[in-house]
Amino acid sequence: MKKLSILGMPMDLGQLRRGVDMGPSAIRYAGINERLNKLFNEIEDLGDIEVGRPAVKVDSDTGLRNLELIADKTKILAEKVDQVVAKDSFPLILGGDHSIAIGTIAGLLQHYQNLGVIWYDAHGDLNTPETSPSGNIHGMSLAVSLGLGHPMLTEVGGETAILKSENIVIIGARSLDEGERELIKEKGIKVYTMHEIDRLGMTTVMEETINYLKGKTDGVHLSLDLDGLDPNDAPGVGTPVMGGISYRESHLAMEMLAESNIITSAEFVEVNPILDEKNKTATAAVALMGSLFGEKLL
Ligand code: B3U
Ligand code: MN
Ligand code: MN
Repeated sequence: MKKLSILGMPMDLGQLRRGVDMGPSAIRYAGINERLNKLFNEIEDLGDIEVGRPAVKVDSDTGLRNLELIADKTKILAEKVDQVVAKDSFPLILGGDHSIAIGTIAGLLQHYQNLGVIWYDAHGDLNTPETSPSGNIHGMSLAVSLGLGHPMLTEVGGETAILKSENIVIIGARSLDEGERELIKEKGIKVYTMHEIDRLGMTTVMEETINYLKGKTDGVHLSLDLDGLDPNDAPGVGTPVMGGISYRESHLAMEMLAESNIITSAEFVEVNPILDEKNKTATAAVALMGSLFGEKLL
């Protein structure tokens, strides 16, 4: 297999709970290099993007928390991701809260005209400043990638960097706000809530997801929020929601993605070691990366 570029984005500005900025360290500590060593010809760790410790600022017009900072930092991430793809390496981004996806996806859209996105998450992250109950930008990142939301965020990748709603699949949703439900219906976004996962089983959900994205996309990004998993399996997240995807179902999902060969980039977000139990969530993230990149049990 080809080259892997690891990039840490220790940003916690998209939500209220401190600690998720330590996600990249926790994931590295859980043994990412050792785990992925055999699966790639070459691994480079590009280190972490400098986020610093800026003071929290709420935009007085919109109520958005840390708007300018997030716009600035995600722009830097977008440039780095762009560079990694340009040199034909696989970008693996370690979060950070889910607002980092604004930068990751903006960078990817510089290369892929028909980027597909699998959004593995308890939430839709489809709020806009008008619908957000919290003002937290991590609950808006998928909407931003669709070109909806504050212009400072939607312009991170330039005007043409817009994701197509028909190229998105959300998996694991179980906490959607009213405005997000309306947007999903309006745009016809494909969503497998926990209901469909229970009813169809993960095998069918993944078969359908892969078939849905395969023909029409020129690359597929996996944006995996650890809160998509059940809090028993991934307790170290800022907004846990009961009744999530199990650890085993998640491995199966990753293994099927590996077999399908459609994934061209990935990010693992919302790992918060302060809220975790013995680094269980980062350890789960690394194990899932193993399956995603083709590790075999036998
Ligand atoms: N939908 C809520 C809560 C939330 C979104 N993403 C996470 N939590 N992790 C919001 O604030 O937008
Ligand atoms: Mn999320
Ligand atoms: Mn979430």
